[in-house]
Amino acid sequence: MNSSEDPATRPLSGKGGLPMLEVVNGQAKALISLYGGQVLSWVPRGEEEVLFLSERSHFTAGQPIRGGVPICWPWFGPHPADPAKPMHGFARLMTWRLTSSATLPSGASRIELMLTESPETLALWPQPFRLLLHIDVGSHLRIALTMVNSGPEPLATTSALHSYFRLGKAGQVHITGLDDTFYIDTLQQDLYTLQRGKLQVDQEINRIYLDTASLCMIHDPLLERQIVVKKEGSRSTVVWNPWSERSRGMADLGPDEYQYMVCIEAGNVRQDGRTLAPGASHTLVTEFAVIH
Ligand code: TA6
Repeated sequence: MNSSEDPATRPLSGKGGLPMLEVVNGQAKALISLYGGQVLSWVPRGEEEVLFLSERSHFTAGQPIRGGVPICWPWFGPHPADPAKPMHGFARLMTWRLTSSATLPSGASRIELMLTESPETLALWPQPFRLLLHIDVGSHLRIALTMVNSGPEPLATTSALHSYFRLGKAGQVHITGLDDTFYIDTLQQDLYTLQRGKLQVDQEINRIYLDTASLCMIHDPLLERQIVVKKEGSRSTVVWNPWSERSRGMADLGPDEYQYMVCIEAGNVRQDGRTLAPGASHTLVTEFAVIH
């Protein structure tokens, strides 16, 4: 079933004139930008907005959208050899194609988007590929990114689903699920450190937790909710909050907005990166639910 037949999904011209999809069903509503293949909003029925989207975000081709769930692919962070290439790869800077949308037996809506190589991507990354994104909008939000190596050479990737979550107030929030896990602290010259207990969101954080498949939970007493963040096909979890000083240098984040966001990212980065043989594929999944 395509979008015009699926009553839950409506195409619209979003901010900056970017093509977007509004999804409304009995379980939730969501906003998805075809630019970046990026979920920008998810509101399960009876709940408040779960995702953070910056009030100062760019909505301009060539610039990433600050918030929701950006897709970092085929490299996470700076390009491994050429820092002039876009940070976090190009998937979040391309317009994806809507290939189908349908109502699942559960009542959730499934949107399928696709991105394949183009002259633009080949200028940045010389390899052919196919990315398929399944976004299930329901009482859970599930985002599954399947990467296929459609070329004749091995395809080395690092990647993340760079989810931004909306918080009541950062200083009062903590994250569980990372206890006893080693992380690279990028704020301490990549110092290898062991997480002990919960992670308080009360300062700048930029950590790559390695070799972990655990689910995380955001405990938010002000919004009186917990957000459960599950993942599949992922060995790294990245946690990020730029805090006050660093956000001052960011044109697309308001001076106080760091207090209302945290990123928990399902990925395969640094030594957890994946190399796909010709014809091989890998699926990276993140899934959210709100509990009380
Ligand atoms: O995931 C954390 C991180 O890699 C940080 O280092 C920080 O720069 C962030 O992503 C945002 O990157 P962006 O390119 O979206 O400004």
